[in-house]
Amino acid sequence: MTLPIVHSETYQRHHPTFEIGSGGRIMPYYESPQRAEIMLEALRATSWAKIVTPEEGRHESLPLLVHDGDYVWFIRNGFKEWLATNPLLPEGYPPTYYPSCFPPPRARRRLKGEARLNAAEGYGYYTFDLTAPLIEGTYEAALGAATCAMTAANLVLYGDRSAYALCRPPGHHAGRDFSGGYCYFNNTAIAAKILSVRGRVAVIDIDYHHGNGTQDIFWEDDRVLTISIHCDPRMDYPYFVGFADEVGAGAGEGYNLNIPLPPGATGEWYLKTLDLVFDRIRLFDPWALVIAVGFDTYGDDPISKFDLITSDYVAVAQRLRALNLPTVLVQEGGYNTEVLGKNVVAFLEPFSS
Ligand code: Q9C
Ligand code: ZN
Repeated sequence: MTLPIVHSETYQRHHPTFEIGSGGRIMPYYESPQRAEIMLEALRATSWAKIVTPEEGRHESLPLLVHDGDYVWFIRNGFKEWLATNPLLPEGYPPTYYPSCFPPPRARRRLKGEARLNAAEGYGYYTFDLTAPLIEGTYEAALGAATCAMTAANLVLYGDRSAYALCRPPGHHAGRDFSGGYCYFNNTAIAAKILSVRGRVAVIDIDYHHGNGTQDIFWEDDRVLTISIHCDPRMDYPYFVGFADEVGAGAGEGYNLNIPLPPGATGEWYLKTLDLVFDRIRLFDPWALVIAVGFDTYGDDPISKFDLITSDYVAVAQRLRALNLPTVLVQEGGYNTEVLGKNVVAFLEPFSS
């Protein structure tokens, strides 16, 4: 009865001070280092969690498995270059690179690879909202999270039944060449890509928000099936993507499945929805499964509107476990720090046997 929990302390280097919330309100940054600390603490207290350090070395080419080179370059160097332009820094918090201008619709095809030349504003090209600012330690932390995902994927490739990557910052909103929604490198996609060396892989995203980055990365891919269950984008973030008619393109047509649920969805709804999804997964017949895990579906999450309770996570996990596939679990969202500990333990326990 054990489950490898891959965890790296480098997440602590990413700690933006504030976020610009709905209505332009300045609020504390919800995706905080505390989240990972709390989950790790709770897991340590179980008998089955086996805390594993990520594979050694700086795996700087890892993000290139799923992201464009110019994008990775910007996440790696953008902050330093921006700071060297001597931007006007507001007092009272560490230097934080928020762009102030974004490409208008249809303008983005220009400047691919050249956006980096404007160190003061180039980041506007690469990020689609204001929740993924660059600070000094962002790259190190994001690379650390990607390394955790890689390590978990390698454990499963080499014979572990399941492995969990306690990733922070999260990744499922980060696409081939964009960040957003607290995400920089797509840890879930990196795990899926690594596992796909052996055959078809299914990704199921159970975070409250649509996994738009993962969808983007595997949009034309028929080797990785991407499925996301999330709040209807008409009602919540990411607002403009995540609809049911987004099914993939080219060879990937039919290999992306979006299931939007209305605000207020309960565990009962959720489990019914999962049953539908299982038919699609069985038909696809993958050798492995990646689960993008979010606890922001919890009833009392501060930024979300679903109504799951802790025992629902046990039921969801049991069903996913019953698929009987080698499984990599990758941490995404979940912002109620009072309950993150008990929820992560409830969800992971079924995977420990
Ligand atoms: N008023 C993940 O769960 N918008 N990202 C927050 C708060 C951004 C969520 C608005 C939500 C991003 C990984
Ligand atoms: Zn989320």
